[in-house]
Amino acid sequence: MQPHAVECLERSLKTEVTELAIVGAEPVFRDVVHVGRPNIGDRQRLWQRINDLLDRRWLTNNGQYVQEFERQVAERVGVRHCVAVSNGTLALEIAIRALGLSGEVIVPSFTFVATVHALQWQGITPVFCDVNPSTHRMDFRRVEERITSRTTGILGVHLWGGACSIDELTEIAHRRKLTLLFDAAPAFGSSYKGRMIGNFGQAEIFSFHATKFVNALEGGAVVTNDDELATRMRFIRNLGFRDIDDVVCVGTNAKMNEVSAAMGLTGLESMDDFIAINYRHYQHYRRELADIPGITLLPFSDQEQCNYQYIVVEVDQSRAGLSRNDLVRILNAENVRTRRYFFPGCHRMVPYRELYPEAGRFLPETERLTECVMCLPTGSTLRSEDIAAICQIMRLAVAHAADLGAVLSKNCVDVRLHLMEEASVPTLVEPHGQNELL
Ligand code: T4K
Repeated sequence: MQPHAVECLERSLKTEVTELAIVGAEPVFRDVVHVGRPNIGDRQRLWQRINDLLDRRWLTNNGQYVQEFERQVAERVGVRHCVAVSNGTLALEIAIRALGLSGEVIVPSFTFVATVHALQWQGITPVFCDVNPSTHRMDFRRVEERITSRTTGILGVHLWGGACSIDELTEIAHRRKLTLLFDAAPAFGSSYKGRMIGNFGQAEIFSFHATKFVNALEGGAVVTNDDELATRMRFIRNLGFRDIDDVVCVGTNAKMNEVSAAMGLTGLESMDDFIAINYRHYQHYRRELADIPGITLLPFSDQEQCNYQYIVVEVDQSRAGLSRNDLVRILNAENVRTRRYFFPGCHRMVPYRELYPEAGRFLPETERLTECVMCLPTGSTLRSEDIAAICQIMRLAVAHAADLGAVLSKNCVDVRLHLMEEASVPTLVEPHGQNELL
């Protein structure tokens, strides 16, 4: 496994509120700790593959590593076809195009913006559907009220790597004669009712972006059990070429290159180790966060396989005494870069806000979640002592929320002074790592 990319300071567990970086103390991490730090796998195997493809001078256009990557992904998922492409967004676009979606498609707003862009990019109107507050995934009970005569499909998202309501969405799609596509970008390696995600709807897509637990630097794939659809997608991926000089449809260039496939194959070899690490981290966070009021870790089902690649936390300000944004700032000052996925919600992002200004009316749960959800670091570069240090910062911040909350909005030097008076600490230092964005 690769060396750790972050280093905790000696004095890793802070115990006093005056030790928090937000009030001017040294950050607990010397180096920045990121959400989405890439897993690398066996570097030697990667270099071997890269040298091999360089020696063979076959760099892209359905090379041998791409074909092997497709074979292995299809085998792991248990599907007939995997069409590897250059990223998850293009996987969505190609699937949407090949499935002939048009008009309106029902989609959650609480997702990475790529899901929605992929529809709009094809001239399709995304019709936003609210999410279930306990899973954060599309609320199937809200889907039918969003269907109109222009609706051609449903695009479900397996957010955080866990399945959305597949059975219910399948039933609705079947009854209303709609196409069902799943954005499984974060859900490679996860299952639903014992069957691997990738087997549902007309097709599903994965992302193998650098930040995904198995990555191809940039990469994506559409998986399906539909032979004709797979053939169509292969043409579209390669500019519509069926053969040399034979273009049979309008296409794009979405081919995965050989270095990406080499990286993807290397990641697949370590996939089980990555999941085991993620699972250990998830359990560690679960234990550490359990006693912090107002902080709730989103649980994953024990009954399913899961890649555990996101540590998702909800902050209940009324109990924690601090908002999600306060905690993001406090952790940021400690060099922990949490992420506010998926703030502010696609419907409030400029293009969609302008195109569909009324969308928020239907999305109360989405709007609530965008204000209280944050993702914490995990993955193979993180050590268990790092998790302990991160959680201790959160514990300390919540325990002293009254002090911090009252002064977070003020100048941080005032905060430090105020706290020092209380604790009789003699020095004054400038605050570290303020996040200007919040
Ligand atoms: N559908 C869904 C539901 C998705 O979640 C995604 C992607 C897609 C579709 C589209 O798939 P792709 O077209 O991306 O294959 C990141 C990822 O870029 C994106 O793949 C992912 N979802 C999304 C949830 O997260 P950003 O804008 O947050 O990325 P960025 O660059 O800010 O990186 C996140 C963190 O990772 C940073 O703190 C830095 C760290 N990082 C990042 C990279 C690239 C590293 O440490 N090393 C790196 O090489 O979107």
